[in-house]
Amino acid sequence: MTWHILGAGSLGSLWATRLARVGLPVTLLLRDAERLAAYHDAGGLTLVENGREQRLAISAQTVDASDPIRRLLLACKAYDALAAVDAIAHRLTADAELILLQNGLGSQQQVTERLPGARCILASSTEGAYRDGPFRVVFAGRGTTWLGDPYHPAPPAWLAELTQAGIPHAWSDQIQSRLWRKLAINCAINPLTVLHDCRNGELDAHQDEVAGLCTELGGLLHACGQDEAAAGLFEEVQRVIQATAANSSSMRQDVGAGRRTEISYLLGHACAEGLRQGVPLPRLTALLQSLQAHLRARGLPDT
Ligand code: NAD
Ligand code: KPL
Repeated sequence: MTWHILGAGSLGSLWATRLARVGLPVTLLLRDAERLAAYHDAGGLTLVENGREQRLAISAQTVDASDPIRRLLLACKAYDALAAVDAIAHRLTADAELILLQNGLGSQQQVTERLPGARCILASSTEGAYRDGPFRVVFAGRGTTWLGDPYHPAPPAWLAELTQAGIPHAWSDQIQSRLWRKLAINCAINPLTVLHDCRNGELDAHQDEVAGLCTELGGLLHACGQDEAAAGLFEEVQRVIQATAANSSSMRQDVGAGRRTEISYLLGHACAEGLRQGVPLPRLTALLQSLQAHLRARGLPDT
């Protein structure tokens, strides 16, 4: 069965090239005819791994092509997910399966509500990739992709294809908990690195702020029934800060490059959930407001 991959960006290309190079059928779904022409001009997708380059002439089409889609990897940013799914909804078969690679929370719910008949598998990835040119992806960080389906605990048979392609993965029966945990870690680290304009390790100088945020995030997680995701959160955040001390957080990289952030699906989602649950979150709310003002001042969207 063909892997349709929507979003030939960093993670989408990383998946597409690894699946295609072991001979599995892959089709890229590109936004429009102009991007499709640019892709053909590039001669395919190039994967840069351990300094070696491999170009793969993976088949591609525009999202509005007409052949049916039974398996879709949705590899766009969280803020693009709903519109992207809208663009291909008419092509999905009745038994279609989607893998949602988006970071944070909120976009998955938008997609599952838009496609009530489809199986939506949620993913949380610790792999790292970036683009160093059009239709080129650099494999920058080894990791794992956790996959799970909160409604149907049985793993899909195609996980074997991920193994065949060398894509590290694990099936999780607690995928919501993993997504919440990652969201909480991102909320405690990423906005502060933007506002203090610092690398992750420099947050050592702002331990009290980090601790205060973790206390509120822990309370929110408990209120959302995510006790496991709340356990030892501050210690885990400190561990991540040490382990990634030299790194710039993904949000700081986005702001530095003038790219839209996924704020609404990270800190924005946490604050919105606090309101829904009746949990006061004064520190997180103040942080969200400061971050939004910071983004506006740089001409970037604040959602
Ligand atoms: P990206 O911006 O590199 O790629 C997204 C691609 O989707 C872009 O090429 C964009 O043009 C395309 N796209 C958006 N809407 C589309 C549409 N309607 N039709 C066709 N194409 C469309 O993003 P990314 O870095 O690959 O991130 C994807 C998700 O994975 C994000 O939620 C991100 O937070 C998460 N993530 C990324 C990494 C990483 O290292 N890059 C790691 C972990 C998680
Ligand atoms: O996931 C991260 C990111 O940069 O998005 C880190 C910094 C590891 C934790 O927030």
